[in-house]
Amino acid sequence: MKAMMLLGYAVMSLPLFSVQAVRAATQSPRPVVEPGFVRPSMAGMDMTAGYLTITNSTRAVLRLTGVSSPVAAKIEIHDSRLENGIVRMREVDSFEIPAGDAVKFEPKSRHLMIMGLKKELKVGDTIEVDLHFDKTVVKTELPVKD
Ligand SMILES: [Cu+2]
Repeated sequence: MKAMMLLGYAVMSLPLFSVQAVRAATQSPRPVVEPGFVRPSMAGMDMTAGYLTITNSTRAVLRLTGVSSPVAAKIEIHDSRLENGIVRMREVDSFEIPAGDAVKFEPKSRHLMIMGLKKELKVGDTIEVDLHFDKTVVKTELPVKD
């Protein structure tokens, strides 16, 4: 009888813990940026692509309004689509991430188009990238990988 009551208590208290965990996660005031990588620059080319993951653990829609880096003249947010067998890229002005959602920038999909590189990027280098959101800027570092 005593064992049954203890078991009942343990089961009852579990939901409380998980509610608290969810609350802590949704109250995180800043977007979380998980670094991916950038491709090395090709010989004679001053552009490359970058990849990362942005998690919106806030309770509001998060808007990525721009991306910049000290090593590039310009970074655009690009979407890639397969149209009639050809991969086409198009620029996206700003990018909305719903509350609680995550967005992945990855090869053959959404990417950062890094243009006007001020130096050659080689495997092993790291570049600083600043992500500009509506109310905050998140700095991240992306390693250069093949
Ligand atoms: Cu592109």
